[in-house]
Amino acid sequence: MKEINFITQNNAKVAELRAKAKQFELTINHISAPYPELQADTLEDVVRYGLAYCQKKFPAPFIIEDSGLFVDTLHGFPGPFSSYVHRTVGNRGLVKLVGEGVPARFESIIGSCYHDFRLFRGQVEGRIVRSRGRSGFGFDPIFEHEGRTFGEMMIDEKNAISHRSEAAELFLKWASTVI
Ligand code: ITT
Repeated sequence: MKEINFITQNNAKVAELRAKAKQFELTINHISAPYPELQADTLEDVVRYGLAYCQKKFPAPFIIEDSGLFVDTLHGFPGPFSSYVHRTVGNRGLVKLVGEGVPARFESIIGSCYHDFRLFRGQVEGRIVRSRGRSGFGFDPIFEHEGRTFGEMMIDEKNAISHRSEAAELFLKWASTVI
């Protein structure tokens, strides 16, 4: 069985990736360690910086993942600043700020380090709603996709449509042939 290290402090991301990796001959090892998150305009820049830092500290093959919630009416905010917004105003504050029913999308970039760096991208469209459901993490209860929030979905249901799952599928397909 091939093994890949996933460097993240977010256990829920690991659970989602592991559920996805079951379809492939790959094991995800969790390395729970921090790495500096660059304050940049794009998730791609954050991930490239993180990969370069982690390459000096952790054994390849490894991946990191950065994700964010992008609201069109706010020109993509909070986007790469999602962690900060979640930490400060929280879900209730964000709904107040952007308004209910406003279109938004989640984006995910998985960065892998093997012989070189590669980026894999996924996204999912939805809208911001008042909090519903207790599953998942972060903004899941206020992100609605086709009538249900991510907070109302089991992990496999979220994985059938989510931004992270789309990026993971691309990564896992590549990794299962190359690594
Ligand atoms: P890392 O250690 O992997 O960086 P993190 O939790 O800091 O873990 P991110 O910086 O990628 O993760 O996440 C940015 C914010 O966006 C984070 O605070 C989450 O609340 C939110 N977020 C990202 N993906 C999400 C998802 O699938 N569902 C709900 N919220 C999500």
